[in-house]
Amino acid sequence: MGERTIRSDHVTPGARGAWTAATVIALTSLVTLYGCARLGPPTGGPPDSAPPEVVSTFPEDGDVGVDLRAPIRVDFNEDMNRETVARAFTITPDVDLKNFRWSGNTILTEPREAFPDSTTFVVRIGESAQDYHNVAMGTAFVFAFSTGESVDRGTVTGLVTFDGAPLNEATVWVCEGPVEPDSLGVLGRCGYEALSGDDGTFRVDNVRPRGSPYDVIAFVDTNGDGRYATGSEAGWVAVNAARVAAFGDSVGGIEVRVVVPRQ
Ligand SMILES: [Ca+2]
Repeated sequence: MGERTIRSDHVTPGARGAWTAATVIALTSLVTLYGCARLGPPTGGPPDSAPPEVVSTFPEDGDVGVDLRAPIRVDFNEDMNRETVARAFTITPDVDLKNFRWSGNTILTEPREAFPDSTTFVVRIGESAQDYHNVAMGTAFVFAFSTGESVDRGTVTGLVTFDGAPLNEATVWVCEGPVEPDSLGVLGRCGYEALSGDDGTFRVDNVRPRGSPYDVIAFVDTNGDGRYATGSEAGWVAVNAARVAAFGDSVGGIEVRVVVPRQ
């Protein structure tokens, strides 16, 4: 990983007029906690710079009527760094998955209890999942299936900004509120997840309609633990920002303005 430290007195929007997550991390004075945790490539074997890919899943994206005890299977095109895949693997709504195990390039798991009926599940293998040579996917792989007759089709799109300019690599959650940090001021992952792109935009699909609007949370995961430390990581919670009231609703134009917490 290259040098990501940016002195705060040199902070300016990037070439595209956008903020980078690295810059915001510098502003939050937690630079030393970021990056550099990546392991070096294993010795031996040719260098590999091609990002790994998901080649198939079970259930498949869009499957309906999935068995309540169905296993989940994700096949990659190459040998993976298994720990990073497990860390990057999420399911929404959150259900307890057990027996994560591998068979070659395939990760398998199953629900500890039966999946609830008539529910859409979104499985996401995040950008940070790496192959055996520690090359990250770079782009998340997301698929959705339903234990009912249809897959939820709500969409939430928007923009993450910092100090008036787009912010990339912000973690975005679309959650059923109210969200409450724990006693240490930390919010655990909730709801649907996305990462803002280079232009600061984000998109979450397969959102379930509900009577109350969703909260939209964006933050820079400085320490990479997948949680939002509200006291030390830049972020914001936009309360009741996304109303997905009916099947297939598309909600756009949501701006989440990330701020650096007061130290
Ligand atoms: Ca964090």
